[in-house]
Amino acid sequence: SAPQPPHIALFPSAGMGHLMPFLRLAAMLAKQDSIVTIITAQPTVSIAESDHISSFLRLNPKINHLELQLTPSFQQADSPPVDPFFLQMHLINQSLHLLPPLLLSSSPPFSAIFVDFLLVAKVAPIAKTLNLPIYILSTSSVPFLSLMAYLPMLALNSVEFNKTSTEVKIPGLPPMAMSSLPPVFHDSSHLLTSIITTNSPALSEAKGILMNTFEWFEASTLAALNKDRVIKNLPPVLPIGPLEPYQVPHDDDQHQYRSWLENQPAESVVYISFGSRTAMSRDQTRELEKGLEKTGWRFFWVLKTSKVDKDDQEDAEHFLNESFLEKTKDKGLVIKGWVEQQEILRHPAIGGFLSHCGWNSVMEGAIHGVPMLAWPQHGDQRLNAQVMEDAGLGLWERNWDWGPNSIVKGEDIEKKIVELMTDEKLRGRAKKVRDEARKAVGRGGTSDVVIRELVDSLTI
Ligand code: BUP
Repeated sequence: SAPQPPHIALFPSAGMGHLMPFLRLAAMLAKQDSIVTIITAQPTVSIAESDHISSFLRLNPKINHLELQLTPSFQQADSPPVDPFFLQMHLINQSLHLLPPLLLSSSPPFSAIFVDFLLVAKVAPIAKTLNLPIYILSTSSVPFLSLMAYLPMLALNSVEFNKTSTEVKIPGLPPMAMSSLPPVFHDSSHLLTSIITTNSPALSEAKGILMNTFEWFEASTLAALNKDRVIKNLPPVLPIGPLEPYQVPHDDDQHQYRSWLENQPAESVVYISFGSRTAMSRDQTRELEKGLEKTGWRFFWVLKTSKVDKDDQEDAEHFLNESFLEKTKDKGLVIKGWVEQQEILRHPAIGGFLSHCGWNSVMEGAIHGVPMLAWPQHGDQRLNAQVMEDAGLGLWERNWDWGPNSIVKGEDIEKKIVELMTDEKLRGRAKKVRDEARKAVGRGGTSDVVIRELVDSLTI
């Protein structure tokens, strides 16, 4: 009989940085005629997540949706308070006994399940019982994936080790500066650290690890993992990115920034965003204002004043300095709330991207060839910044930190922005990155071939 398209379940963990690549991959697989079901945990932490899930389903009516209802079991009375996104990652894992009935209820039956790294330990045995191949979709860079995979083997909580070492060595990979590791990795009882170390040993249960990256961008580390097999039992690491954005609804009322962008000269605007989960302190914000005021370059600044968007009540006019807003009103735009970042980065007016280096942002900078200035904050961002810099896509000032005790001065920000916007060699290198990224996802490109072969292998 004629081959049947595979039915693939996709299951992300918490936060936009995790949801986005899953939705993108879902849309891509559906376009290639796979049957796709997206599984999401309810309720979500942020409004951005619930909004994106519903608009995505509206725009992709062929994609199915299953909801995993979370059973709240964790008391938020803890001190210190737990990061709501880490808590959600934990809660999803606590609720996975609800997954088998969900998977079994679906028709036609599933052919495979693609899950977040942070879910693999508990989903792998379920998938095994149901005879479903399991794949991981990694939402980060190759070095960070390697670090997570190797974390249980590193004695990061040993006082001795920390006293004597400034680097971490994972066999076959370039050494990682200790300062680039998330500080919480030194605390094995930290919620995020324990979620990761619980999941690392289960990586070997997966048939493959899909990465939102492309061969050219991370060639040497991909080769180290795949050819030299430096981390034992790691399944094939498969670059399939940069994952393309899915079509988004155009609601012109909400996006008044479009007409602003239209009126800016080519490559004259610095786009500034620190991702969906990071709010900058007031003191640091003042310095950024000073820097922007001085540079003379135009800017588009996405401002966040709290970690979860539901709490983000304060408007820009209140948070920012009145005189800053007055002096920059003809050359700058400050937006509070969600913007379509992909669409902005694609716009010819954008000439640079000051970014926290969340991995999705790095891939978006790459596919649009926008030179980046890295200002990483936490999590995987310092390791991502290194990859970004090594690939020639941008600049990274390593001593820029955001700790409560360290503030980057306005004049330093000004200098770096000028460098970002005027370095013609960098602009040329960023275009080269863009060309390579497009080649990878274009027909017959490295990422395109990997994804097609994967779908073929799952076709019944
Ligand atoms: Br904020 C924001 N619009 O206003 P990252 C983000 N995004 O489209 P993060 C918007 O969300 P983690 C906005 O393009 C990217 O695809 C952005 O993911 C999009 O960083 C995604 O860049 C954000 O990986 O997540 O959100 O800090 O911490 O998990 O990396």
